[in-house]
Amino acid sequence: MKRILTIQDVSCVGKCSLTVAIPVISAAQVEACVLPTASLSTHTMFKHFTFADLTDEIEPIVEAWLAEGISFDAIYTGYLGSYRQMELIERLLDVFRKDAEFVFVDPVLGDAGKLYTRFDQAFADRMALFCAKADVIAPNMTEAAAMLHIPYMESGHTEKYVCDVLKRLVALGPKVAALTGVQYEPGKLGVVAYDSVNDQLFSYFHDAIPGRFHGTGDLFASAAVAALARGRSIAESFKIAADLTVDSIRATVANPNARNYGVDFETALPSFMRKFE
Ligand code: PXL
Repeated sequence: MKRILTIQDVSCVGKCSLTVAIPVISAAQVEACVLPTASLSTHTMFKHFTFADLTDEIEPIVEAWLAEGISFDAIYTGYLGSYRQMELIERLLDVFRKDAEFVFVDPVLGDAGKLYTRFDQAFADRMALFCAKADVIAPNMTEAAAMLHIPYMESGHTEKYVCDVLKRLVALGPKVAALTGVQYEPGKLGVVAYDSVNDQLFSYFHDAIPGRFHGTGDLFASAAVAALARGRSIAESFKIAADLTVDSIRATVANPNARNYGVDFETALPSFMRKFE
């Protein structure tokens, strides 16, 4: 069984980061190992939340893993909480990437044209440097715009614009960049990925569902990482990830008791699991 190390926060309530990554990775029959970067009562879109930074745990955990001879087949980073944390994780990547097939960075910074609470442009600039450690990155339009210092465009993208953004993203260092939230025409939303090694573009579009849904970036990234770890191609992995995300949003919209956070990905897991039988 393949083994993924995922590095992101534990938000106790709110269906994002580790509470999404662990079940999704497990559902793809991949072992999920974790390095929690912080512990929060909820994610930061809630009005009241606690935030306990776990940066000081990183080095002792890494030392213990090295003493045990532990290695990982892939490493996936999500929400990171501080500059020092990024520096320590860069060192961790240098050590563990030797045995890993790929490093996947989801540069979690913001959504809908806004950076999340606690983040600013300087943090986005640091995240852009962090992306140099990745083989694959998967920003949304907000994160790509912040890292590249370009205006945020919600919709009305052209193929030329998306291609240009993707080329600038791979120029940060990764081999592959996948951009989510691409909208060429009203009513259709999708992901476009660029593999700079083979100079290939992949697109996958689906019907847009009105509304903003929290945690979908984490869901998309977790599913893509799991599919890549299971040996699926880049095109197939991002399609599987987009399908899980859209199915989860559909389930949330259909649920009359849906809460205003997270998506009901649990309902969509059975069809995701069937793709790995
Ligand atoms: O879903 C991204 C995310 C992850 N972790 C924390 C967050 C957010 C987005 O707000 O606050 C703690």
